[in-house]
Amino acid sequence: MRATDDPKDDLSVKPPKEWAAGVPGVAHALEYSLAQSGPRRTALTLLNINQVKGFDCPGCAWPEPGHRVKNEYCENGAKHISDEATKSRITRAFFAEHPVAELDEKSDYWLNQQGRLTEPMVKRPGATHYEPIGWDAAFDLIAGELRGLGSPDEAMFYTSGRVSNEAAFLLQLFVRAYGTNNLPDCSNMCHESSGSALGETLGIGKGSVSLEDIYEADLIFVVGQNPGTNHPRMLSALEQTKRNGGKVVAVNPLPEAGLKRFKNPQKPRGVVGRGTTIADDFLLIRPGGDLALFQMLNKLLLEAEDAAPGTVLDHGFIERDTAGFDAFAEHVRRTDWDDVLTATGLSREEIERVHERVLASKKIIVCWAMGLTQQRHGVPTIREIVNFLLLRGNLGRPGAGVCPVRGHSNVQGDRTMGIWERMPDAFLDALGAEFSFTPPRRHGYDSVNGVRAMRDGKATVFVGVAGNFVRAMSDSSVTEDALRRCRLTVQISTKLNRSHTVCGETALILPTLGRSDRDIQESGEQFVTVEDSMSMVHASRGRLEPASPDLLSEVAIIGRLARRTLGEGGAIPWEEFERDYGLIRDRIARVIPGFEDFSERAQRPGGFRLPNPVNEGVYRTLSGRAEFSCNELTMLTAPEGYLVLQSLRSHDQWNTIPYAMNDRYRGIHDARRVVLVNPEDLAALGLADQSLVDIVSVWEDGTERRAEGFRVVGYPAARGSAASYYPETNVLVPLDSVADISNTPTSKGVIVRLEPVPEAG
Ligand SMILES: Nc1nc2c(c(=O)[nH]1)N[C@H]1C(S)=C(S)[C@@H](COP(=O)(O)OP(=O)(O)OC[C@H]3O[C@@H](n4cnc5c(=O)[nH]c(N)nc54)[C@H](O)[C@@H]3O)O[C@H]1N2
Ligand SMILES: Nc1nc2c(c(=O)[nH]1)N[C@H]1C(S)=C(S)[C@@H](COP(=O)(O)OP(=O)(O)OC[C@H]3O[C@@H](n4cnc5c(=O)[nH]c(N)nc54)[C@H](O)[C@@H]3O)O[C@H]1N2
Ligand SMILES: [Mo]
Repeated sequence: MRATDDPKDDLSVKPPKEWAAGVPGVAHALEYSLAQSGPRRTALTLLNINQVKGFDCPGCAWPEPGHRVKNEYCENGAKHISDEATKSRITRAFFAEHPVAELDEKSDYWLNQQGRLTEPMVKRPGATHYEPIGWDAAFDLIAGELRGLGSPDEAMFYTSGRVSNEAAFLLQLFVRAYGTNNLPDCSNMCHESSGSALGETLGIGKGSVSLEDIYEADLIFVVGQNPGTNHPRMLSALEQTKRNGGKVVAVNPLPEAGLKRFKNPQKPRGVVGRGTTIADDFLLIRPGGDLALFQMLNKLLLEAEDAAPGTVLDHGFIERDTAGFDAFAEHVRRTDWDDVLTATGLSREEIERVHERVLASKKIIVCWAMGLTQQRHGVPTIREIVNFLLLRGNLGRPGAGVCPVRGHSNVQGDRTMGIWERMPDAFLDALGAEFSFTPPRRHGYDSVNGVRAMRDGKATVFVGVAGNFVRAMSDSSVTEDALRRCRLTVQISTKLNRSHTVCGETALILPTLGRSDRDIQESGEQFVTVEDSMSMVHASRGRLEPASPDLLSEVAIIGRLARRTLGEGGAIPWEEFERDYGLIRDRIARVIPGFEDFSERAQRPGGFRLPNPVNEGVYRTLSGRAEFSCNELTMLTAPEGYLVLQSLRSHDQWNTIPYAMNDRYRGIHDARRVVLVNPEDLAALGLADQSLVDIVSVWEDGTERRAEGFRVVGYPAARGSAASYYPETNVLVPLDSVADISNTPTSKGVIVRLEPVPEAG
């Protein structure tokens, strides 16, 4: 199937669903798979996802259980893999037919539907079209540009979290040997706030829990996360928690279907029954109210301890493992009910009921995702969650801990491999010693600073390894202009996207193997490895015939580019690495702690778990202990007539790529330019349901940004909030609107007004 036109935009609205997954989920997945890849490839791909000898699902980073069922994937995982396994191909004839300017007019959906990229292409300065280029010529071109820069810091190398550990390790090695730390990644826009907050308070920016802990917990908070769409297999785990007697509290400004009830498609009871109720309490919180909520829960714990000394707090843990308790306690006791009720929009009874659940629970886990990290005060909010867990010693023991739920399947692994503009000295020392060079120490650009640098002409070469930077970043028009100013943009990609049509003076598309493609090198068939959200590292082996004989693997592309740029004969054996990925893993094991016998252990069923020092009572913080913190109560307030807009994912998209125009659980069909608003807010704003509006954001400097032509949809969202899809609304988020400390764009907290637009005709 190849779409020849943009998809129709013809909104129909049904009531939001009360439950997620189940049979319709599987049926929708098969429909997409069969349309994209046909029956044979559908069978091959779906049977191999997340199997011990198969490939890792390129969907989310939720871990696979130890005992796998035959269909250990979800509706959306199946859609992602089918999207990659599509039978459609983009050839040189396609690029000859469509000038870049015409492609730039097409929708994100249309670009993706054209199929897999098949050979390297170049757009030369002043040219209107991409034309074919050989691999060697492409590497020579890039190496020439890189060597000609005044300083290595004028180039930047973006990574998206689909990249394997092996490719990520080689990329950062190449970039540092070349001489810069300019390694922005999708994490900068994603869980960076989690990394900042956890690194500071616990000494490691990763989650501490395992899947077994999830099953064992008495109480799990799911905050700012929509697992029904974005981590569907998490619902099977939460179902297990519930069957073991655990409780779940959901905190979200939208009543998300998956958090309410779940019908497990892999169990007969899921197919026929009413399903499992997931959230015992659903707190329909105002956007950005989470910091206030957790501060009040913390204050209530201190007061409960006052009332019954020695029964509420874990004094042994606090004394042995933590620092800063007294200052924190003094600070949090000042939290005021009126402020909290205003910030959260919740009632006192709702918060007190959750407090009672907390008191009744010995083992608590807090899970969170983008609803917290993409807020201006995301870092203090997550620190306050750490305070909450420390108070009762909910760390480093079974059934308890922190659980930032990662997005991309290997985003956590890429960080472990050194994809970060600010890797600590210990890593850089080990890397330099292993490969006999001196890695640069100066911190590089993250995603926001990278756009600033390109905008200001300080960076002129952009290399993207996977992903779709131009659509993922905030302030679309500023980001687009920044990339267009570059001398050279290079995208290593599987499929066509906006980052190929918004490009520099010279632009290259380097097509590569995907997760599901077989990877054969001189030493034989290769596998790669990934690390999931719970630090499990395991092998992934592609099974399908590659989309084209002219594709190179990411490892090969990075290695060859490194050889051309750095010259032959250095201390880094790039050719050997390409021949046998096991040799890369041997080096990883020598540079990064926890990877002993890497190749062997990665191939065991389930792989192996990287140690998290927090679980051994070791905290690599300044004080050597887990740090309590004092966080200023801040809240998002919109002036009269304004709303707080969040940009989020529909059920039918993978990040910047829409797969279809529906958002089934929320009842939205055949349209993406919609904005969900509480009916009472609509009435107060004088807007009729389904009327047409422009969404206008106003930044501190008085400048306005506009996203045109959205339909308002009355929706049971928290008062004062609005929700619309990303990437269409990225244009509204100013480049300078970032989370404090983590520098993450505030994709979830944009102050907007809705301007009615007269209907045509
Ligand atoms: N099918 C599918 N799966 C995916 C992805 C995809 O695009 N499609 N993307 C992957 C990636 S990279 C990531 S990072 C994850 C993202 O996973 P999520 O974080 O679940 O993704 P979002 O759609 O951004 O949803 C954010 C949730 O936070 C809520 N929220 C917004 N503001 C607030 C707030 O102020 N407080 C609270 N408590 N909640 C708030 C929203 O209502 C929404 O439910 O998913 C991964 N999995
Ligand atoms: N407004 C707003 N903006 C956001 C967010 C939001 O919630 N709201 N979320 C942010 C988040 S959490 C994230 S993670 C980013 C996502 O940002 P990215 O990770 O940059 O974006 P994706 O859409 O996942 O990238 C899709 C492209 O990756 C390429 N690709 C897919 N698989 C492979 C592969 O195996 N190898 C290679 N080389 N290429 C491959 C394909 O060409 C495809 O077109 O967006 C961020 N931006
Ligand atoms: Mo993400």
